[in-house]
Amino acid sequence: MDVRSEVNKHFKFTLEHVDKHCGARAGYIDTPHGRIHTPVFMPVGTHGAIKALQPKELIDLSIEIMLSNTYHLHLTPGSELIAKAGGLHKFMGWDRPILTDSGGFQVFSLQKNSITEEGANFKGAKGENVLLTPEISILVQQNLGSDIMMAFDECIPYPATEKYVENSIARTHRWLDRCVDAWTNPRQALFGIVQGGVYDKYRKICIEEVTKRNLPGYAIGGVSVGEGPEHMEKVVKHTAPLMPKDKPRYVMGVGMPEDLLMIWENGVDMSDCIIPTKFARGGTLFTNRGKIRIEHKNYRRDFFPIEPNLKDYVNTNFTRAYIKHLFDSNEILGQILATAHNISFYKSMAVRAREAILEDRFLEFKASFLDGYKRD
Ligand code: PRF
Repeated sequence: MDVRSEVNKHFKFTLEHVDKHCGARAGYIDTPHGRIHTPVFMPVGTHGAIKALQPKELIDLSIEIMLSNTYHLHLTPGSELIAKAGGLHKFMGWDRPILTDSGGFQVFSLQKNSITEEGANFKGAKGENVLLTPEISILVQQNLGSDIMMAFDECIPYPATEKYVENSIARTHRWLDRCVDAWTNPRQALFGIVQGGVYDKYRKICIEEVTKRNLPGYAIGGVSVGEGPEHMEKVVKHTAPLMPKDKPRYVMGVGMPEDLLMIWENGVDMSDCIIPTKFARGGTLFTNRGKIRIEHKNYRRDFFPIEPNLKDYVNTNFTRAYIKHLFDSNEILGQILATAHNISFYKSMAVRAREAILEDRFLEFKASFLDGYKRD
């Protein structure tokens, strides 16, 4: 039985509504570990943990899916050990959906000459040689048992010449066929990744090639790699509407609140980024008025919540003054509360966007959000 026809029994995207005034979409994805409402922002748990938060806290925040990383879990503790433990969901005590990235993004940060037709050679943390190929990436992701696996790709750096892009995408498409051949578990959906750099022509070729493989979902990779917000918007505006309407569309590794609004407006359903969690641990917190640096002296006697309009645990129970004090005193609770807040803020953005899309007022929502939100 072809895994591509079987997967539809376990994985289904339902498009509920497209906003009448832009491309923004509301829908849901059913997976073996439950339903994901879209648009969705996925927090990143690289090593099988969202730094500073317990799974039960993510559930309290109504987080429906998290992301984890093939490359890191392959190195430590190894995917065979995780398979022995019963898979990543059991291992980490999280029974909601998990998406695993393929390791393709790690290829991006490598020396070009360590990428070959076979795959990519890495140096592990202890200097050991690590080989990642399309087959190994899928094998590892199947050992992990994620609900959504990503194809092994090369995330093209910026800037890149047309020639480089042409060669790179051809190889990414050969790698995609090897991923599809290695994929055996229909309870795990494989998503293809559209690369192509900043060139409309190559993005279009990639869409044609990747969608030919008839996969359960498709991603836009190779954005937010230093090309700047104008190029990123141009690529997403051009690429997303050309992707199949009946499959989830995922932009990898984006971003700031203003970027989420831009990708949602253009019909993207899913995204992930380390920003909310990483910024939280460094004391940068998101509010409806913009980011604040909680360690700033202004907050010493500020007895208001971080974001008074957010009625969650952190904002009901703690003040800016207290959280600043925790950061100043190096208390681990500071990072915990800050992370819970930022994840809650991103979740609330997605919830508000979804409600707005269902009522055909996404553009008003976006304008009123940006009106109050100070960017830097
Ligand atoms: N490919 C993969 N993972 C990614 C990216 C990509 O292009 C990006 C680019 N923003 C983030 N994560 N496999």
